[in-house]
Formats: sequence, structure tokens, C-alpha cells
Amino acid sequence: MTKLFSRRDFLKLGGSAAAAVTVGGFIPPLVAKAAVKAGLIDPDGDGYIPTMCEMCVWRCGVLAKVKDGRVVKLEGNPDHPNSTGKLCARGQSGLMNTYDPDRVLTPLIRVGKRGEGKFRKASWDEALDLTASKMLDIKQKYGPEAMMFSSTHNISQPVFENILYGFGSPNYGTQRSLCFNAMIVANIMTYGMEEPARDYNNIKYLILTGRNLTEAISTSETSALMEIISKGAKVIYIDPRYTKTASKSTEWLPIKPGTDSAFHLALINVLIQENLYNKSFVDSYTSGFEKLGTSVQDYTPAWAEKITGISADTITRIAREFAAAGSNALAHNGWRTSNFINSFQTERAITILNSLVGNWGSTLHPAAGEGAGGLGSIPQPAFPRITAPRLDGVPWKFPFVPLKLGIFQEMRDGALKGDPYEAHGWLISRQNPVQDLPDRAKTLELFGKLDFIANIDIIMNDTSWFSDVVLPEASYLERYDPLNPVGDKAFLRQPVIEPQGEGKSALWIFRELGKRLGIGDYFQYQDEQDYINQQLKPMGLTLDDIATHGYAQFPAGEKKTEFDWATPSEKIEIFSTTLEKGGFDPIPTWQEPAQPGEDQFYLLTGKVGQHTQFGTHNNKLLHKYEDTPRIWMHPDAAAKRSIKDWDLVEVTSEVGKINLAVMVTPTIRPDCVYMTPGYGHLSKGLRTAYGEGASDSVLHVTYTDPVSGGQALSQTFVTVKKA
Ligand SMILES: Nc1nc2c(c(=O)[nH]1)N[C@H]1C(S)=C(S)[C@@H](COP(=O)(O)OP(=O)(O)OC[C@H]3O[C@@H](n4cnc5c(=O)[nH]c(N)nc54)[C@H](O)[C@@H]3O)O[C@H]1N2
Ligand SMILES: Nc1nc2c(c(=O)[nH]1)N[C@H]1C(S)=C(S)[C@@H](COP(=O)(O)OP(=O)(O)OC[C@H]3O[C@@H](n4cnc5c(=O)[nH]c(N)nc54)[C@H](O)[C@@H]3O)O[C@H]1N2
Ligand code: SF4
Ligand SMILES: [Mo]
Repeated sequence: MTKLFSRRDFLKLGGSAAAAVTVGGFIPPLVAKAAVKAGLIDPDGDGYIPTMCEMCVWRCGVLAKVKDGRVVKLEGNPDHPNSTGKLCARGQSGLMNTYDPDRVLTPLIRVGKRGEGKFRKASWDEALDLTASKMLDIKQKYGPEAMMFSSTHNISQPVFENILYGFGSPNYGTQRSLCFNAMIVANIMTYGMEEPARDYNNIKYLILTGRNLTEAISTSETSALMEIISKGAKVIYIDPRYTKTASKSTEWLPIKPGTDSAFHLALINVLIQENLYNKSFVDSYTSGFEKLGTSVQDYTPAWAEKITGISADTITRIAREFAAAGSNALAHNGWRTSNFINSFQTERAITILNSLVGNWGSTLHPAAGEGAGGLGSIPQPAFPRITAPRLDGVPWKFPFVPLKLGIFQEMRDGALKGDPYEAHGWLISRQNPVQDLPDRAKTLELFGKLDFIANIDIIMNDTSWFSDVVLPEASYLERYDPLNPVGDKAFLRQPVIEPQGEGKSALWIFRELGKRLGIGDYFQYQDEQDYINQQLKPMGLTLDDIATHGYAQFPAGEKKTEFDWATPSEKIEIFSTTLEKGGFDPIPTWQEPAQPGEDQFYLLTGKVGQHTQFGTHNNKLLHKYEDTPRIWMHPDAAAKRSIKDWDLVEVTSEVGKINLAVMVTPTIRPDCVYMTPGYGHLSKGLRTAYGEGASDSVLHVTYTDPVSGGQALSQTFVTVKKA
């Protein structure tokens, strides 16, 4: 008889003794063994297995309910700080990520023309041998730098990086320059750290600049926002578009795109002019304040009104309220800050605004030590010295972009132009450059030029469609990954069901490819379980010990000091000597971005709650909840062009053209249109998503911020007319 272990039973066991298990054909060996040993399950019982979500990069803790060898429900793990017992709609729909009828379940080798979508099934040996031999051919003929590599943030990514650095290529494209380079580089320049942590418990006044937290979700932070709103915190939301976050905020300011730095500089101006800043904090912990006063003196609210479209009175009032909230105020630095080539200036102004009210130790803190140092590392030799310059121009053209951030769009363009040399191959893992990079035509042109492309994914994404070899990863519910440290715990991803088809973990794929590339020494683990056991060794733990709880607790470490800024002055650098030496503005200044012509619109992009980037549109559960993709347009702008709701329109930018239906709505500025990203797939292997909507990446023009390397995703102007 099958005993179903209830979620309540699971929770009753408490934070540290949660149990798990499954049955019905497959018992993930370690989970079951440990759970049986703990006397927590009937060896024949189905139940809940703790693991981690991978429907987005936030990686909430999951309790997967398994019955008869199938996952039947996913719920939030209360022990995980990212989920605190909750999963968003995407997390709950993760079942269909695994059971998508369009999953690629065997390695595939292209037989038709590139992009035609004709493949044959192949064995792992054949597909990996072919991939390795093509990569080695390229290395021999053109040098290792002729191979490009790319991947978006994931837990196995450090192991992927062993392939490229072991192989000897400097050319690595991640999502970062399309996402948060402006924010990270500004934080490094000002605070000497990548991203401080925010403490919502202390927030009474919050400015969100294009941070659409209720749709671009981070479960715990989204919940924290809702919590402070319910307690009466004041939230100022700045976005040219009325989003769901705008609807939950105290005030919505429909700012003119690209002018956020003018708004923040004017707030700084008021704080200084009216002597509202925290003098003792500024004197003790910041450097360069004296130069700030002079530099922002012309940035008055009246000046900013003309630029931003937000009234001078509103700006003055917000500055006073922000200052009055003092250490309980926070100007949020955002996440995807890739909007304009001046976004770095906006980010610098935000960091400085926070410093002026002295909110360190209250609403802002150094990010927790992560305890990751407590994990063991897998032995490996030093990487070979790489002498070739990087295709993305880091650091030779972009001195302040950290190597690990890189500039993906510049790598693509460098490869296309052959500047400083041509690329010949591309190995991609867990990423979709056809959709994530601006100017799709250029990406496709590069695909057409390359000798070899291989892609590792779980479905036939658009990039796989153009690949020569497709390598199928097992889904996140079917595999192990390295441990994921969050706060004082290291969380475990473990298989809750048997892999379907021949999908393999990234850890397995990378090691097998590494061996064939002659760099097997970078992958010194027997299997996935051995990898995790090596990570756990310094803590005296084994996978067996943590499988039922789903995490290892780090020993209590030293708390990071609140005031410990790794800048040259060891203070918060309002004036950055580093930027000055590099020939960039050492204090944030107003840099006017390009503006649309008379008949043009700013093209805005932005996430929606029910989808992640470009990877979930084929998910049948999520598909049920989506709106027909349409381009948003203000009624005045529509009337001027005799366009009505649902009309089909042609949208044209400097680099591309699409057709899409219109949504006429007053919830957007008249000078902007908005499209949800993630539609307009090219892969016919995505039978649910194919044919739906259009992609904004067809329209996006490539513009790179010279300081941070961020792509300016709102700096594309389009005309719209009836199709
Ligand atoms: N137009 C436009 N462009 C953008 C953005 C935008 O808003 N609009 N946003 C930018 C931002 S913020 C980001 S972060 C990037 C994101 O850009 P990408 O990283 O390219 O986006 P995703 O769609 O999240 O992920 C890529 C692939 O991961 C695959 N995948 C999912 N799970 C797994 C798995 O378990 N294993 C493997 N191997 N693959 C898996 C999915 O099928 C998908 O094909 O795009 C940037 N580009
Ligand atoms: N549901 C869901 N949640 C997600 C993701 C997802 O794909 N789906 N992706 C995750 C990832 S990788 C990221 S990076 C984050 C991104 O989360 P956010 O940083 O919130 O980014 P977006 O949703 O891309 O864009 C937010 C808003 O910026 C506005 N905007 C555009 N240009 C400007 C401008 O010049 N000024 C101002 N003030 N606003 C502007 C757009 O109208 C949009 O509403 O979300 C994460 N969470
Ligand atoms: S925010 Fe949603 S999709 Fe992302 S990890 Fe958490 S539950 Fe999964
Ligand atoms: Mo992102």
C-alpha cells in the first residue's frame, strides 16, 4: 500500500528535520536511504522531496510532491530564505518544464541546412565526440580564442567555465551586460562591493526606479515589499509604464525614459541645498562630498522638471520626505539596469543618494558572507595563460568592466566584424542569444558565418534550432547540481524523479566533453554525488546527511562588518578617483541620451509575472495564463495614427521590423510603446510558443555604455503604423 507523506507531516518535522521520499518505480537513492534511516517514511510511500526551483535564477526552495514516480505538485520550502514557503506562478508550473512534450530527450545532430530544423538522433558518444573534434579543429586552425562560449547564470556555471578557460579561450558571453552591469559597476565604484543587501524590515520610504518587483519577481523580496506596503511604508515607483508595482505603490511617476539620473541628481541637489543630509555619516564614512555640492548645484528641481516631466514641486517634496525618513529610506538600485547608455550615471546617483541619508546598517548592508567559503572545492590545475585579447573589448576598450561581467553584445559584434579577429565556433549552455541579444539579424548573421555551434538546453530553443549539435540536459527535477549557498546554508538540488529519455546533468555533460577535449583534469569528480560530497567534506557532512533536509548549515561565521568598503579610500566614494583616472566623470553628471524623432516612440521592454525571459513560453501551464502578446500604445498616440485597439501594426526600428496587435491603454506615456519580451520564437520545435507574438530583439539597436558595458535596451526608437 502506498502511504502518502503529507506536506503537513513534512512541516511538522520542523525546520531541521524535514523528511522526504518517493516511490512508484523510482526512489532517488540517497533521499530514500536517508529518509528510511531516519524512520520518516514507509519505504513504499510517496512524499515530498526538498530540492530547488530553476524556473528563474532566484532558485527558491521547493518541496516536490511525488506520486508513482511522477512529480504531481511543487510547493515552497519554508526553510529556504528565497521562498519562505512560497513559490510564484512560474515555480508552481515547473512540472511542465519537466513534462513539456517538446523536451529534447536525446542528443541531436543537424542533418539539414543550418536553421532548417532537421536533426537526427545521436548517441551521447557520437554527439560529444563530434563536438570535441570540431572544437579541437578550430583550436588547431585558428587558436583557442576562435571558440566563443556563453552561458546565463546557473549553479553549474563555474564548471562550464572550466571548459572555456581550460580550452584557453577568453571569449565568454553571459547575460550580465544585458542585465545588471550598470548597477554592479556603480556599486563597485562607490561601495567597493557588487551589491549590498536590502533590509525591508527597516524600510519606511522606498524609491523604486524601474524595479517592477511585483512582476519581475524575486519571491522573498516581492513578499517583503508587499509586507512593508501593508504596514504603511511609502513607495514611490518611477516607470514610463503603469505596471502592477505602480498599482501597489503610493505614487507612480511616469518619467520620461532615460532621464532617471536627472531626477536623482535633483534629489541630491535638494538634500544639499536644504541641508537635509546626514552630516555625521557623510563626514565619517564618505569621501569627495565637498566636490558633490558644486557639481550638482545646477541640477535643481526646476531644471529636472523640464527633462524628466516630473514637476519640480514633486521632486522637492520627495527629496524632503526621503531625507526625513533618514536611515529608514532606501533608493532601490534596481536589477535590470540596462536601459540607456547613461544608466551607469543613474546608478551612481542612486548609491550617493542613499549615502547622504546614511542608511547603511539600516536599510542597506554588506551582502551576507554567504558562507560559501565553508564549501570544499574540487581540485583542478591552474588554467593555461590566455594571451589573445577578448572580442568584447574588455579591458582594452572598456577598462572598468570586470572580466567576469564582460560585454556579451560587444563579443557578438567583435566576432561578426572580425575585430580584432574572427570567431569560428560557439558553445552555448542554458542561454538563448537569438532572443536575449539586441539586433537579432546580427546574431543570425553570425550563426551563418560560424563553422560550428553546439547548444546545451532542455528544450529546442531558438539557439538549438540553429545549432549543429544539441545536447539535452536533464531537467532541474531530474538531476543534481553543485550546492547553492544562500545565507548561512548550502542548498541541494537533487533528482525527485528519474531522468526521462537520455537527459544528463550539466556536471556529467561538462566532464564528458572535458575529457574529450583533453582537459579532463578540470573535472575531478566521479559523478554528481561525488562532486557534492567533495563540497561537503570540510563540514564533515555527506550527501546522505543532507538529502532529507535539502541543505547543509554552515558553521556560524564571522559577521561582515557593516562599514567595510573595499574602495581605494576605504570609504563610500562619492568622488571616484578610479573613474577620474580612467577619464570618466568621477561624480555623476547629467548625460543627455538620444531622443526619438517627431514620429517615433521609445521601445520599452520588461518582464511579466507569468514568464521567465524567453524560456517558459512553451510551458503549457503558464501558457494558459498569458495574455495575447500586444504592443502597448497610449490612446492619444493611437488616435493620431488612426490606430484602434487590436489593430495589427507594423513596428519599425533602425535595424528591424515586426508586426503585432495593439493594446491601446492610458497606462503608458504617449511617447513610449511597450512589448513583453519572449515571444516571436524562431524554433518550430517549440510547438506551444511558435507563431505567437513577435520579438523585441528584432528591433533593438545595439548601444553599449562605455563605463559599465551595459546594453541600452530602452534606447531603441520605433515608428508604428497600421499594417
Ligand atoms: N528584449 C529583451 N532582451 C533581454 C531582456 C529583456 O527584458 N528584453 N532581459 C535581459 C536579461 S535581464 C537577462 S537576465 C537575459 C536572459 O537571457 P537568457 O539567459 O538567454 O534567458 P532565459 O530564457 O532565461 O534562458 C535561456 C535558456 O535556458 C534554458 N533552460 C531552462 N532551464 C534549463 C536547464 O535546466 N538546463 C539548461 N541547460 N537550460 C535550461 C531555457 O530553455 C532557455 O532556452 O536577457 C536579457 N535580454
Ligand atoms: N516573472 C519574472 N520575474 C523575473 C524575471 C522574469 O523573466 N520573469 N527575470 C529576472 C531577472 S533576470 C531580472 S534582471 C529581473 C528584472 O527586473 P526589473 O529590474 O524590474 O526589470 P524589467 O522587468 O526588465 O524592467 C522594469 C521596468 O523598467 C521600465 N523602464 C524601461 N526603461 C526605463 C527608464 O528609462 N526608466 C525607468 N525608470 N524605467 C524604465 C520598464 O517599463 C519596466 O516596467 O527580474 C527577475 N525576475
Ligand atoms: S521566483 Fe518563482 S520561478 Fe524564480 S525560483 Fe522562485 S518560485 Fe522559481
Ligand atoms: Mo536579468
